[in-house]
Amino acid sequence: MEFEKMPTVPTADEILDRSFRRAAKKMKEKTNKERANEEFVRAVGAAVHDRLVYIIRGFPEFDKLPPFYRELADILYGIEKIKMSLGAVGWAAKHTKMIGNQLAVQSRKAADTLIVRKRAVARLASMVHQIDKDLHFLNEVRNVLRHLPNVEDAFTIVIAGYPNVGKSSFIKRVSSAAPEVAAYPFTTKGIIIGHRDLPRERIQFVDTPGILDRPAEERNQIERQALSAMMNVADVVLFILDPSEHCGYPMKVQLHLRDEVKGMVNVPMIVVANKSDIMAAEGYMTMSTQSGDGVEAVLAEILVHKPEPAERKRRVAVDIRTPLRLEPEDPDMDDDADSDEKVKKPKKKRLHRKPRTTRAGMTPELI
Ligand SMILES: Nc1nc2c(ncn2[C@@H]2O[C@H](COP(=O)(O)OP(=O)(O)OP(=O)(O)O)[C@@H](O)[C@H]2O)c(=O)[nH]1
Ligand SMILES: [Mg+2]
Repeated sequence: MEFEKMPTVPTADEILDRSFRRAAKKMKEKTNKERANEEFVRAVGAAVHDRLVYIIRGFPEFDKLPPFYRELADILYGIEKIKMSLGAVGWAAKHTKMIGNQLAVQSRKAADTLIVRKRAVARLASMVHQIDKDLHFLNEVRNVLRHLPNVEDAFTIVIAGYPNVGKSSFIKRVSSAAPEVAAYPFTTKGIIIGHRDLPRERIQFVDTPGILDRPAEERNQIERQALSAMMNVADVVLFILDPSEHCGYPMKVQLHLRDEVKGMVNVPMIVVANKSDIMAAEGYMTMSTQSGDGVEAVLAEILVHKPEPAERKRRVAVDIRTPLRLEPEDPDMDDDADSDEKVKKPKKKRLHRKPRTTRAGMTPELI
């Protein structure tokens, strides 16, 4: 999944530190001191700009994400909030480049170029520090997005039910997933994916956090992820009940939730009563994920709904490979280039571009 490649979002100080170093190197190339200061001012503005644009490019275009991932990002952080922070970074990118260019022109005419250089440093630092909170927030988002599970284009069973009923115990038995199993509710806090190899194909199981039977607006972030998985990626929903009520919730509310979920999804739903080693409920398919009794029968029931591999339509909606805008080009690539070879690389690129208006990592529409 491309999310994994999202680069770290640096802090304001890291951006400034690296940009100053890059500009100082450019400055050293000039023998004339006055021209060296001018070069520094221009280079530092461009370096900060490039880094900020690189951050924006590292994020997916949320409107083009498959619905499941878009919803998860929205549930976890709020897409509008993420977009606002990216907007703030874009705003800073635009202004840092302008500041660099304007002050470089001033420097050319100034009696004391060092004063202009110091002014440029102060203004750029202030501008980047203004978006420091946004940078921290975006890095937090990045750290979570890059660990989102990869939903493959395969027959998908989403396991749902109240907390503590044995959802993770089931997926642990039937697939490669190794989720935490514990005797308290909301052990599973996010979406976990496990696979199972059949003779001709691989199917996937999605373990979800428990959901409580309550109005949609009262559901927390953890429960909403489960609902999103059921609505967006399930080919079959396996709804697990715990008639022993050892989970801590009465059957009445569990059944109410089952009815609600049934009304929400438009894929087959299989209902199974777990913990048959403690209590077997009449009228339901039963299993014990502890002893393993009945688990194979549940699996067979699930597979009844699986089309033959050739009949499966490709699930374009969950193809996560399309959303990222561009392969980001790390402006740090030429950062600490001490060898001649490293220094030459960006020069080669510039042969294809207009000087000054386009530099490594910049997109004209973002400037
Ligand atoms: N006796 C018995 N206990 C079970 C069985 N299946 C699960 N448990 C126990 O029930 C508790 C909850 O199991 P989990 O698999 O973590 O349940 P879950 O539905 O994933 O829970 P959340 O992630 O919190 O929603 C654990 O203590 C399990 O050992 C079963 O078939 N029989
Ligand atoms: Mg669980």
